[in-house]
Amino acid sequence: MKKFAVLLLVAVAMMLPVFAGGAGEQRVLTLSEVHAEGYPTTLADQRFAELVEERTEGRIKIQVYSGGTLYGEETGSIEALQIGDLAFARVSASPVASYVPALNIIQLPYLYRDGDHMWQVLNSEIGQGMLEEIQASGSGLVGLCYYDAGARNFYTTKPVTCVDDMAGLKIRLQNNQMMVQMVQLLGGNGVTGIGPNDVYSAIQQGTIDGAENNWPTYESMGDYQVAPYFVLDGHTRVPEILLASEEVLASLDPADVEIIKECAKETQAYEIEQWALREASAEEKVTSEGVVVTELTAEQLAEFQERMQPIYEQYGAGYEDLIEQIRNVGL
Ligand code: BDP
Repeated sequence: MKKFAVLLLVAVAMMLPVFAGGAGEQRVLTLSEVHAEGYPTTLADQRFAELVEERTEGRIKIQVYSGGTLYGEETGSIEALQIGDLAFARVSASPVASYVPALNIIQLPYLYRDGDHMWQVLNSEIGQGMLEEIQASGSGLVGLCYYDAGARNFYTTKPVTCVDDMAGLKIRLQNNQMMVQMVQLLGGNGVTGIGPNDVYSAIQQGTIDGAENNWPTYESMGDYQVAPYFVLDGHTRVPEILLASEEVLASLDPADVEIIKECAKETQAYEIEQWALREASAEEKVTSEGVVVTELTAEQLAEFQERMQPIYEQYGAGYEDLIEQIRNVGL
């Protein structure tokens, strides 16, 4: 009887590591995303999660919270990453620049000729250097990769057909002071602090006269139903960034951190592919539902661009050579 009890104890002890996790222990990490299911960035986040789980053989599981259910405002998710309360967030580079000012350089108004130009820059040493700068700056954030977000344009409740029509308009912006100045220079008033999922109701309630974004967000958030005038000024191309918390990464096995970095990079091409599809379908959908699209003449567009000179002087100070280099990429 005694012998049996000892054997039983040994058997239970051997099984303990299995119950307690032991060698098969899994870390569950969270990723915050403001976009809905099916949006290109959400699809890329999910692909990232799948790859990481597969390649770490289940040691790391990433749960994607879409639709802004965790943090409706990206600044909230960025700050949570900094203190290690959140592991990952897919955000726009725009609010990140409040913590890593150099990032403003790759999103200066009217910087790129087109999307190809932007991608050549982001995939070059310039873009990769900026991604590294996120961590090197001591922000507590780690930049994993860029995603596409096309070009941003203004959309309003009243038509904007030339720069003078921007006068006095209250335009919702991401949390970025450079963008606030951009709208001021165009004669409008920039409003920050409204999450992308709340723009629709802010327009509906008259708190703002419009906002600015790309086709997919304009369509996906339903903003086109309340602000049906879309002017193709393409003022910025702001890439998306998949961010990690430096503190959370430091708590993982370094080999797993390498896997995470490699998986993130691999999802970039997939997101760009999904982006192109969604950009085309979103434009088609909103225009078929009555959105009035204004195309500017070259002269009218030049007026928008010329107003940006003070931004280049203020935010570009000390980066003149880099800006010149960016402009020359692909020429
Ligand atoms: C969208 C970005 C999203 C931003 C949003 C915004 O994909 O990350 O939160 O713009 O304007 O284009 O806040």
